[in-house]
Amino acid sequence: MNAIDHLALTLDRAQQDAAPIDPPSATAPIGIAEAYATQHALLARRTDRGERIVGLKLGFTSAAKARQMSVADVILGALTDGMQVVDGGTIDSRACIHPRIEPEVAYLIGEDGRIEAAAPALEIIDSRYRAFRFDLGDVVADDTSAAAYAIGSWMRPESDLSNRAVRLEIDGRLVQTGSTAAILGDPARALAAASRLARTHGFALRAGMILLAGAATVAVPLPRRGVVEATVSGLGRVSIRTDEGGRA
Ligand code: OOG
Ligand code: MG
Repeated sequence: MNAIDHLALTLDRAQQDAAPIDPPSATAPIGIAEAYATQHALLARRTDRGERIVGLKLGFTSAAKARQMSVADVILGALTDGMQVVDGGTIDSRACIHPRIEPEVAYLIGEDGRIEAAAPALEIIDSRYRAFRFDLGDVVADDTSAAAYAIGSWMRPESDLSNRAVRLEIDGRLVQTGSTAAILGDPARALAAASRLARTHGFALRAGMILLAGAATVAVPLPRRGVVEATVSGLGRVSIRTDEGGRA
């Protein structure tokens, strides 16, 4: 087995066993091309098990997130149907290593390749690397820490979403506030950024796919049990419940 397939296998097992691993950067850092090749190999393992790629996600589109994780470049990951949690649904926190949650804006890609609808979203990230520490190559290989996500109700944005208030609440307590302006200055820029990265790194962004534009605030630890809600002014709200039992 070559080094790329071996890392993909190790990351896949780390996710399935909810057991963290050391990042490649600890011993032999990988370049960006190798990192995306690993991510594709990792995704192939998931699709071989019957999962479908239903969307793409951007990472580090906000300066606050990039600072939080000490990285500079915007990165692309993939979302599968297996990662989707319905709005208001429950996720089993025991299936995660050290999950964090962040409020996002989601877009639905239309037949013409343009944005058809927007929705508030929550993303759960769960780095497969020990202590949530990684460099850019590590995190790209690890499907940009993607673990789960929930999307609120889609709506056709009537006006631009460039400066909408974003709130993140845990059990009714406000834990983060921000603005959609934190996402590339305007989350609508996410489509062009994702298209560019998709072309460069071998992803397809097709009609009907979801695009997560990136977090509007830093990520916060996901409570093992509780309710997390994100609100984006003008788009509405979306929530996830966590429990130490099964998904519902
Ligand atoms: C990588 C994923 C970043 C975002 O929205 O910026 C991301 C990570 O922070 O572990 O999803
Ligand atoms: Mg994110």
